Amino acid sequence: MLEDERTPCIDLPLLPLELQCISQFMNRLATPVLLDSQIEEFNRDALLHVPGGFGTENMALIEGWTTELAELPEITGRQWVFHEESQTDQGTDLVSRIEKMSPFHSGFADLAHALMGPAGQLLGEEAVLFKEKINFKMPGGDGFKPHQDSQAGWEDYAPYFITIMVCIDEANLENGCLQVVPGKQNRVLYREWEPLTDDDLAEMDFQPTPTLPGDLVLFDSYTPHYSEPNLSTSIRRLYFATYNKASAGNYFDRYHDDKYKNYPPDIDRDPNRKYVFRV
Ligand SMILES: O=C(O)CCC(=O)C(=O)O
Ligand SMILES: [Fe+2]
Repeated sequence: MLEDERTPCIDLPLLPLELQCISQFMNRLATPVLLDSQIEEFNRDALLHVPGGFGTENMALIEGWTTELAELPEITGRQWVFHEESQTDQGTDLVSRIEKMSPFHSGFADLAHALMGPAGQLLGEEAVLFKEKINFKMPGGDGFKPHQDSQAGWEDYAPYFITIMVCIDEANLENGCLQVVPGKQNRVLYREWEPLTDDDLAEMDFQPTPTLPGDLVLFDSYTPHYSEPNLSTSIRRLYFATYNKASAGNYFDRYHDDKYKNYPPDIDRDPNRKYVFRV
């Protein structure tokens, strides 16, 4: 997202006008810069782990914004909140995911803006934000079946995307860290809207990618990945921002308008309709 396209965050109406202006254009986060060797590694593996990509001061801000975001009321037309039922405690409702937050929260607008830098380094030109989310995976939260992100219909918008994950809480095998297949051998898009099958998976070697707060994991829209449910007692919040080349167009609004029709946030759901998470 370009600086001048940012819209005020949800808390801005509470600030005096002059502070709103400062806050809207203040970058509170350092932009991570990738080394040439890291760009080469990504070009080889379609995967790059950057330990400590954000330092402790930046992570204190990001963690604070995440807590603040989860405490905001669920209101139609604001950030999108999705819930799930606990896998371990039947009937217990958990927040599973919050999406589309940068238009309503200046901290997340800063974060999406800061990560445009490394995304652009890997895309070879200016990056534009396609989508963003935090997967909360609370204790009892479900995992994600193996998939490529482009299987979720992303190629209706642009041909290629890079996602940058920011680790908010330590993620490990117990709480369901990301598991990823590095390498360029899977450069085809498998079937859209269907998870990968056992036959597809037979040729894939998933590697657990445990991360610490501040670590970044960069991968592309073909990189197969999955994660296990969180059967531990520790929360596992991971932030993901996805970018495409600016020359391919800005699809943030169109993507969300389209998704809203089939998979709106829980607060906007028709109780008589069944909504299925497909990939
Ligand atoms: O949070 C995770 O473990 C993976 C999530 C994921 O792959 C996705 O949301 O597309
Ligand atoms: Fe994914």
